[in-house]
Amino acid sequence: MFEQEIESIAAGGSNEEIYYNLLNLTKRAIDQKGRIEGKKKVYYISAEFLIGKLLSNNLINLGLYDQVNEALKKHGKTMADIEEIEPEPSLGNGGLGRLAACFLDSIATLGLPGDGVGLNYHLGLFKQVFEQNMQKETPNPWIQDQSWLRRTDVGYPVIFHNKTVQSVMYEIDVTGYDNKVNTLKLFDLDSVDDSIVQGDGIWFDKDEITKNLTLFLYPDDSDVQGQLLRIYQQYFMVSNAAQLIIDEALAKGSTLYDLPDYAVVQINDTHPTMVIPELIRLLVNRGIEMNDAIGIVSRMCAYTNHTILAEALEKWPMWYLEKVVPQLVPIIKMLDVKVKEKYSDPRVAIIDENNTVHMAHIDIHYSTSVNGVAYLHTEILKNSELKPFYDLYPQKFNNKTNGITFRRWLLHCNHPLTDYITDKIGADFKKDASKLEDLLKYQGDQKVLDDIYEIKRRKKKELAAYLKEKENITVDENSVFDVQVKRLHEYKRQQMNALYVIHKYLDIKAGNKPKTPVTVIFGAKAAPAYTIAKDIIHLILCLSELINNDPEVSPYLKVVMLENYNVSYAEKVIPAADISEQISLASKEASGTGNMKFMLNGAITLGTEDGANVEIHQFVGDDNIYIFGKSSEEVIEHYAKADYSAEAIYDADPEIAKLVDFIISKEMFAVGNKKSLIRLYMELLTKDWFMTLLDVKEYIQVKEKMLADYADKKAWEKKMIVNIAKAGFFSSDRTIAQYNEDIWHL
Ligand code: 8GP
Repeated sequence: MFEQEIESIAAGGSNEEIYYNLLNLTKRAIDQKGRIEGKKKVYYISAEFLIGKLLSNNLINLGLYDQVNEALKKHGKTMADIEEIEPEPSLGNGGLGRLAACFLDSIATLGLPGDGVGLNYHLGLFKQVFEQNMQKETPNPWIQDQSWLRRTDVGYPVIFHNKTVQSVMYEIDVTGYDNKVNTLKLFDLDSVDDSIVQGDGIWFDKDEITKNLTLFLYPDDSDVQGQLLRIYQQYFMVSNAAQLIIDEALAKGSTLYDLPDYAVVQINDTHPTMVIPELIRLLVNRGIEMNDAIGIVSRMCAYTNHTILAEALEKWPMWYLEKVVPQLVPIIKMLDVKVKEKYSDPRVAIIDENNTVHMAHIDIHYSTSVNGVAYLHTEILKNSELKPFYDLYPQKFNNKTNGITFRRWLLHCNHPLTDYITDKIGADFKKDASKLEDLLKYQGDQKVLDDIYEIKRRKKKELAAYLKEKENITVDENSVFDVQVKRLHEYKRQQMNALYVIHKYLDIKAGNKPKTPVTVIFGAKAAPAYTIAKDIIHLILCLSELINNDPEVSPYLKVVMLENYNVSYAEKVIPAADISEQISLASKEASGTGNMKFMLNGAITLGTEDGANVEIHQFVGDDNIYIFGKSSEEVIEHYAKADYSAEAIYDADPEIAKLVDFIISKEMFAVGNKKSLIRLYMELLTKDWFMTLLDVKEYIQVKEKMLADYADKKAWEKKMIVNIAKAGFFSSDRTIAQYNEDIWHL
């Protein structure tokens, strides 16, 4: 099918014309596939969907990729050139949003009826640019006349205190691998006006809701106006979702009393929590008695927790809700009264003594399922973070270890490895990831091991060329690529990796030339109002300038900070990585999903016993992972006793002190901003909330061991193949099958 058309598209025109012609052809191919149908459907509601570029991914899922690729090659083009034309939607921030995108892919691949529901942010998350070694935020427009986005006739009235707005629903098709199609529904308001954003930054007037509602994902919420805007966005998202769910169920014959037979709602973190009172409100408006409505809604909702950081468990002052969505307030109060009637423990109340509404508490009381996203995370929820709730509802708590779609994170981002694996063990692993284990039979086959190593080298070479072009940085493709790419957050401890860089720099300066040169690659965006996170970016950029321009050091050590790290960048950098940095403070990273992507592409993890690292460790065994750092139990105890002191460690250990002091050295002041560097220095010394200094020494030791081990090529190659072979468990197809089996029952 489409053969001739593909041939003629490839034969003529600019890359741009080819891209748009392929876009249109792909859309027609999608239409021919048809929709996944079924009585019951899952609605995955999420503030973020980090879907990435879609052309290649859709072509792979539709079985057209090879054909297109061959045709392009024949005419002297590459798929990579064509992909460059496609803008990347920036509808997400990090793991939570990328997980949602992987899940949609797997839901469709398993042939399950399930749609994503979110918002159509015009300017997405900000686009990061570096100026004077600092992060600057600029808008990231991605919507074009011709795109994957389809405007529909569907729209709903959404009521905010004194005004009602009329929404419009857009759709993006979600293709399953060798299967039919679901959709991602993104709601928007026609009156939103991109031109109110001032200058080249991301500043806009937060008061004009009808103009700013869907401009940005996570607009600055460091002031009350910004926080109110979050509530406007969240309510707009869930009111639309709720009306859509009811409409679709009615169309399929629901009486609404049987709504849970038609719809299950997965609440992705607390941003969509208001869907619970909103659904109740809508059912009551349609004549259903309040208690019945509460029962119906509770039976159809399920909640996923993605983090134990208190700052992310949203709580809103009641007056915010009274101001934005007064119609929900009596319902939330009633839900709270019912809880208080049953349970006297103030820790499980929805509304606390300060009249603050705890969103997660609504989710836990009024849903069927509460899940964490990795074994350790779920245990921490049950035994400490959400213990009072676990005591009440042990049957609701369950674990669903995260996963990633292998279509994007292997088939699409690493064609040579995919082809090679297919050649060795057949193509079954593409639909059944557990089949990757068959690779283990080649553990002793030197030729296969060398071939896989060679594919890694090829990917490193490609990345090096790209970095030269994009960042104008020359990196040695024969160096070890040591990569930490993820959101910038103190708990993820990019600052600890930066201290390693300082250690290495000083060591080389002292005359210790390493055998294997190393390239330390970072990629991360910091939330615009998160000062320390931006200081850490500044530190890394300053180190990069200092080191890369030092002829004595740069042959052995390079530091690269990727600008505007996003899904497309991840697709280039992950296949090229040797070392996967997963160094969060134990107990803080709920799961991590980058760790899985690196493993699948043959990088070796350097990590703490945190999140899904624990499970990776179990799968690959001690010989194929590098673990360091204090355990989650020890860390939790430090917090409980409040006995951690960075300053004491600093005072006791001159080697550590030397690294920290370097942040405010004259070398650093020569390239950096004094105020920012001093602030970060003081933070590390006097607060260090995520215990960098606790683990930094062991981290440096283990990393040095790892770099030394890299020189033993044969041993390293073995680690690579074991990691790839054992990655099967981390397919999101497995995760989604479990959600369906235990929670959704589609
Ligand atoms: C992330 C967790 O940090 C990560 O460990 C996990 O793998 C991922 O969710 C998917 O479950 N959480 C977030 O991205 C997150 O909490 N984002 C908040 C800004 C909304």
